[in-house]
Amino acid sequence: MNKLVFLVPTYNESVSIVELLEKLREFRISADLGFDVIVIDDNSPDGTADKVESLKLPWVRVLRRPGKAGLGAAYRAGFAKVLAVDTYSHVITMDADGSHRVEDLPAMIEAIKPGRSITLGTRWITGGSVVNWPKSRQALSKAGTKYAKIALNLDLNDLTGGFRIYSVELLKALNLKYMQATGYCFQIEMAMAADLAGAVATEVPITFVERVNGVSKMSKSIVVEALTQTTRWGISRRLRSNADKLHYVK
Ligand SMILES: Nc1nc2c(ncn2[C@@H]2O[C@H](COP(=O)(O)OP(=O)(O)OP(=O)(O)O)[C@@H](O)[C@H]2O)c(=O)[nH]1
Ligand SMILES: [Mg+2]
Repeated sequence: MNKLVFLVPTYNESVSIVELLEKLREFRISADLGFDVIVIDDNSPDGTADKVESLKLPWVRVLRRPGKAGLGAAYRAGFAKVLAVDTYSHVITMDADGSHRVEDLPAMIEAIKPGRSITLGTRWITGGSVVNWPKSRQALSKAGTKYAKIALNLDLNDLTGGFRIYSVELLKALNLKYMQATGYCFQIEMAMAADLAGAVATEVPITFVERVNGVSKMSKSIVVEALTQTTRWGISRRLRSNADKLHYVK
């Protein structure tokens, strides 16, 4: 296994990110993994970026962006940073808010497959679960995945979650600059692009824990974007499947 890098997008996560980095520090030692972390911060008014830098962890960097531009844009900027160097073999994406548990990382890392691969932390399979998440959010997440699964013909069970591992080989094969999603449907778009690139997808059950600190950035416009985009992608996948592949895969 070569070197891993974590991408953690943040917007006003000054409390949660410190807790996450502390857990990652312990994991880094116990698992003896010399990974790096890039926190992608959109100029959070609560000073998240300064807070992270004040910890002075040599394996953690902050990618400072000028303002809130959505999860998709943050990840794209993070991927570009990773691909600009020849250091890493895999990228782990993780929310900063404590919803994605460091405890689930060993199984996720263990499950990585060679070549073009995507490993998906999955709530909605046997062994997966959610803790303290309102029923309404659970229903939205399940319905979102179900819709995307049918619309895009993807045999995966958690298409909106952000706890994933991408091989750099896969990322290099994708036209990341052509990705369209701003909000959380970026996760759906990436799963679809990985499929078009012929990546091996592995689902690993995870426990998703509702955040304790900070506030959710989920909004109605994010849901509307996901619904609209998924419908568009579904239609174009059926009508112009080859053009779609040429769009997403180099
Ligand atoms: N850089 C950046 N990070 C973001 C943006 N929107 C959300 N994030 C981060 O992305 C991660 C997921 O966002 P959350 O607000 O927790 O959303 P969620 O986990 O889908 O939904 P909840 O269950 O409501 O928390 C968190 O680490 C956020 O801080 C953004 O516009 N820019
Ligand atoms: Mg969250």
